[in-house]
Amino acid sequence: MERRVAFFPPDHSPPKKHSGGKPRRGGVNRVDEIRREIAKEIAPGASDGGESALADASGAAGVDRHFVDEAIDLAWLAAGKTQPNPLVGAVVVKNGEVLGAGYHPRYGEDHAETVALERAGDAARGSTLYVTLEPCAHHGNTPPCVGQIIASGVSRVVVPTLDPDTRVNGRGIRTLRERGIRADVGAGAERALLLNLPYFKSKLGLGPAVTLKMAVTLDGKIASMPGRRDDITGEGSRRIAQRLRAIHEGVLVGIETVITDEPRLDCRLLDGVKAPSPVVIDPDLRFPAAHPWLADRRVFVVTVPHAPEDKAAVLADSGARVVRCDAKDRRIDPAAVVEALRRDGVTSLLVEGGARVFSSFVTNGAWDAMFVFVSPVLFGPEGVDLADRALERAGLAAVFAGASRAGDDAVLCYINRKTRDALVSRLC
Ligand code: AOF
Ligand code: ZN
Repeated sequence: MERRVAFFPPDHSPPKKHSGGKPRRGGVNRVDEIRREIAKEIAPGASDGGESALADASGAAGVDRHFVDEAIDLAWLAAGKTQPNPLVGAVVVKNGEVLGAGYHPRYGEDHAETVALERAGDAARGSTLYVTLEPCAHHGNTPPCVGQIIASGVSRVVVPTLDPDTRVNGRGIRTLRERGIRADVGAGAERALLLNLPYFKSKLGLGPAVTLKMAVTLDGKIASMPGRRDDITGEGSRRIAQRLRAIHEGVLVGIETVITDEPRLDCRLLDGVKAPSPVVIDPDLRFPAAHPWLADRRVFVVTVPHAPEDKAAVLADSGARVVRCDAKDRRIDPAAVVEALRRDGVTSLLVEGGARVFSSFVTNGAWDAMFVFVSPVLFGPEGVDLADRALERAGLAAVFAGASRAGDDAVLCYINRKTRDALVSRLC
């Protein structure tokens, strides 16, 4: 049987009923229907659920991991719509059957557990509830989820991590256990940490979240020749990349990429999601003062301490925020960039390349998460390498956090070991 690949993030849009307003309540209570719905939303090309959900998961830990993955897939569907709240998905399972599933669709609306439990209805009694985050124990925009879980008769709850929100932070799990509900923490933690990295880091006061994203060929090239723009990955990968943009406040590229690729760096494949602020690394201030981004987005142009005053003034007059950062041999220190952005209120950053920018963040260890989109294409020796020539044997200290497919592309997900350890010690 084909292995059910856990998509990360899912490369499909939610069906219309999820794309705004309240999620549909109840109604979808029949097991087959729910399974078909989930398969349609998140797993094109993979098996359509059924027995495969259990057949490929070896042992209880494998089963937990499988359903946590499903909940994470669902949570990603709301990328860009829940800030400052986290992305949360939930799945109700009994005897290997999914009885209800859902996600927190938008800030201020129902929490994931509410949607999933309402869909499961009375069948939730005696089931296991998989949620991507510790259920809340406080009255906020909605009543506490733990109350609803207790009332539903769920007998076990599985979460990858605790919620660092001080109103919750362990209280959700404690309350469930006090009421005789088994609550297990830790399954699928790495992947769940990547789902809400900006949320976790900011709630824990650990500084801005930095995610590296790159698209490469099978031979590790990012372009077929210098100065050339190539579409490397497919539409599914682009949708995932836009979900990554949606959860970050800033999106960083080098000036070379701006000039040769003319990227839009927006979220146009997603409905009703704000594009992040472009951040351009530009030692010579070549960024065009008439660039269309300046019309409606906050744009940061990051340059060296001695970049020409007159050019900086022209850019500032056009609305760009010119930021000067420490540099060695005209290579700007990535940690200084992140710190400068933090001072300007940008607390999460997606780094999209090119080679020079990627190499500098990697060699300085200035990253938390990494998403590598690999396309089955070869560019050969004329191609431009992912790493620029200045990079010498960098150990990445990367921990595998998941892999998925998007059409014919593979998406590899890693978390920085330091980040993983700092978060796991506080949240698992
Ligand atoms: C959950 N399930 O789906 C979400 C949770 O503003 P509120 O009332 O929506 O509460 C926001 C807080 O609730 C947020 O900071 C986090 O602690 C938790 N989010 N919890 O059990 C959910 N979105
Ligand atoms: Zn809640």
